[in-house]
Amino acid sequence: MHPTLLPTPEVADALNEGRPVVALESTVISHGMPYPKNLETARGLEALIRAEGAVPATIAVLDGRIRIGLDDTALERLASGGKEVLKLSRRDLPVALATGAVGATTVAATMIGARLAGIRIFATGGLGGVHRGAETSFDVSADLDELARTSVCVVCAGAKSILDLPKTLEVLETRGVPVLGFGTEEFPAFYSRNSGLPVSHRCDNVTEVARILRAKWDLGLEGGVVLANPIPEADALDGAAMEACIAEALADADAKGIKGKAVTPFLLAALERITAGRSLTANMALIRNNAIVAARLAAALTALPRPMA
Ligand code: PSU
Ligand code: MN
Repeated sequence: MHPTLLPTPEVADALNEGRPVVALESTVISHGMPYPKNLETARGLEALIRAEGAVPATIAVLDGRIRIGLDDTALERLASGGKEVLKLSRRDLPVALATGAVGATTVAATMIGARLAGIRIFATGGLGGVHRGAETSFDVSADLDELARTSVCVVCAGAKSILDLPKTLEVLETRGVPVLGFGTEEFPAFYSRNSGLPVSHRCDNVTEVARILRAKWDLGLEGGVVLANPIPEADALDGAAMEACIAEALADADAKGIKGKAVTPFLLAALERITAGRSLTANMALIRNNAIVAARLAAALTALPRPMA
């Protein structure tokens, strides 16, 4: 393994033995949810993945290494670190490693760590994407370019509904990223199940998804795959009501002049305030749902008759 990576013994053993491993990101812990709900969620996700017979590997940067799997002390450090914890995307990784900063990895940076470690399946809440008003701000998440180049499957509940979903799907199509709907023809809208926008293909079981991953990567088509898994019916929020809350959060960000990588964490915190915590509850539920599907998918991938090239 690359010397900059530091896997926990549990993750190293699982990878060596070809057992299923699921990567988890840390930005959603440090910048996407408040303490201590974030810590509770992070621990809960790891437990769910273990219960499915897979090994969780939460990824973050600590003391100059990309950690692949975190022990409880490290998890606590990230969850309670507040502003001391940097938000790291591809751009920020080298600086954090060289300076020894504490950093949480976004979808993009987590994909990089996972791929270097040999982990193919990654569960999170929502992808970054094309922001509303990107035609003037040029704010397009580095997650999309990472999906174009790094061969990891990201299980998510779609892209966050604070984004411009049609434009996000257009970019994914241009960059050659398959967007698979898990049990749905529609791209889910994160807090709600429907966006009215089609996915590129519907899959009804994890074995089919595993075969698609294998077909893509065996062919040498490097790059990610999005497995869009809708929020469970019982946890979904009303799409139209959320739209009004999102408009309010966006207006607040605009009035305060929030720019760059601060935009997404600001909007998530604003939404939590505006919805009196309901967006946070939904976010936690959908991530748990994604962790379970990701664990089953990781198992299906390792169970394919021939190991991946
Ligand atoms: N979705 C969430 N909460 C989050 C994020 C996504 O529900 O905290 C994070 C992810 O880490 C994602 C990042 O990669 O936001 C995107 O940030 P940006 O838009 O700055 O690229
Ligand atoms: Mn951005």
